[in-house]
Amino acid sequence: MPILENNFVFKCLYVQRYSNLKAFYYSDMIKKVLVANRGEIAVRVMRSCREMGIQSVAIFSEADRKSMHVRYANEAYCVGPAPSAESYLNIDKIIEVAKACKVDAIHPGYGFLSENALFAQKIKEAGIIFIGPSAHAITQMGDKLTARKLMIEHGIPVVPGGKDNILDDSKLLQMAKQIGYPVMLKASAGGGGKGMRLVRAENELLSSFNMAKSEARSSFGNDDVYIEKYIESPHHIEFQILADQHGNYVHLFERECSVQRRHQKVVEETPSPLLTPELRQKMGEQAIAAAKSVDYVGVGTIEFLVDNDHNFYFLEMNTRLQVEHPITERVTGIDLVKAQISVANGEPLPFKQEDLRQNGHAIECRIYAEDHKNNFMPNPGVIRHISEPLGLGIRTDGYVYEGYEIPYHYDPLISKLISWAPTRSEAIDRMKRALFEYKITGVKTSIPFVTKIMEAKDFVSGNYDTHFIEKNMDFLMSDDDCSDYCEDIALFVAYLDYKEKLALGTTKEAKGTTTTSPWKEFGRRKNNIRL
Ligand code: MV4
Repeated sequence: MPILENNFVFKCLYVQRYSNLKAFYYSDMIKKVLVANRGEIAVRVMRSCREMGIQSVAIFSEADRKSMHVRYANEAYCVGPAPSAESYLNIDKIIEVAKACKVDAIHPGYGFLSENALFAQKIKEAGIIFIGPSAHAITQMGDKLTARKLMIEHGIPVVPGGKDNILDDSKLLQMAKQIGYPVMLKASAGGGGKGMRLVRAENELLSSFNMAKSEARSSFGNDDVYIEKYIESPHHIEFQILADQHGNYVHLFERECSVQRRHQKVVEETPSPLLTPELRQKMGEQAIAAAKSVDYVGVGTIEFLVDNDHNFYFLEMNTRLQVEHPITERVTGIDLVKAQISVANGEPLPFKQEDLRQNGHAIECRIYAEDHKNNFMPNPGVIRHISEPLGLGIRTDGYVYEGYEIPYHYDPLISKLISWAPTRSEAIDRMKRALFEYKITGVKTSIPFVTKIMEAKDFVSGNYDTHFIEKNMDFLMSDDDCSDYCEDIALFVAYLDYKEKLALGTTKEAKGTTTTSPWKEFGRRKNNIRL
């Protein structure tokens, strides 16, 4: 028997004994995939392609010639200048490249064109597989009022409120009175926190409505606005959905995403400390029903608001792979990118709902190049030194390397740090350990900020909601110098390593940067140890 087959049999046995899951079928139609994205997610997608024996094609902008996804791919093509609108959002150019290098499929990652129905449609018309849902599902879920109506029709709980675009002031006043203040006005074309307005009392209602409408018109070219009851201190809990082309649906449980700042997620965890097994089952069933209502295929996410009385309401559906997908992968054991490719290839899901379990606890911290002491301003620049955490229960999904310059044109996400442990408290301890090991010089990062989150009383107790960051801002911004001693040793070792690499010529001194060298930074610390 060939060694490869032997290996495959062994892998299947191992996986089955470990978690009762069967392997995904390996794709036969999809042999080459173009990844229409950049940064950590492009690398993440290509990693699964490599494991599946699929060739990957990178596209890149002029600012990304030296980016990791370009180095990782089997082939790479420049699609335009640095601004996204001229490169990563250039639908026709991307499809032209895809045709020219004869890919079988296109993976959009997240952001950029991942929820663009026209992109999905044009890819299909070009005879290429779009690794994602149908253009129809994207369109339906992209319009928040359409999605809301669909949920109401299918008996899925939504936040109390209207189901149509508000046409006149008297109707608005009457609805708000009936719902009860406070209320929220939301743009149908908005989502993810864009185009929302909180109205606390009747005297603010009409002016807020007019502002919401004109904002929606100028931002989205669509001024449809609807009304909802305002939920005071909700949790943001989302369910991961996976569906194949044969009508099989499963959910991969929830992610607690209440640690957010200005609608930007900072920390995510699974399982949610708030959910009971009963509530989890009910929400999972409703999430599957939501996905079925648009004949959804692939991976998707149903966002819910959950109040402290355990009432839950559908908010919106994200029709893409999400940034925080690794925590779901870690507790379920399922590679969501492999799943996407397998499903796009027409394969049936190799498991059923009852085969799935949440194994232990996973937490993700997003590591951004940003300066939290300067209003969380992005802080792009050259990475002088980086040493990433390793060891039991740690995963990092990143893309930067020493000497790499993070471009200012795109999202400043450097990496995602994921910890796993059998219990929540051990997962927090492990995350703190990994954050301690994580050393990046050259740019300011959110490592100190997320470290404070791991130490915050309300986070540690698991008793937090979407107001966590604003409520704990003073604590999260405060300095903490008790760990200087170890930090200095780590920095010094990192510095020696850096100097050695310079001497060997395997790395270059970063040019064109005004940041302090690790050596000088070491010298300036307070409690330095002499070595
Ligand atoms: C709400 C809400 C309270 N009541 N809708 C923010 C993102 C967008 N998807 C919907 N959002 C909210 N909608 C009603 N009727 C509170 C929020 C909200 C929020 C939601 C999830 C995570 C963080 C948030 C922070 C502020 C407000």
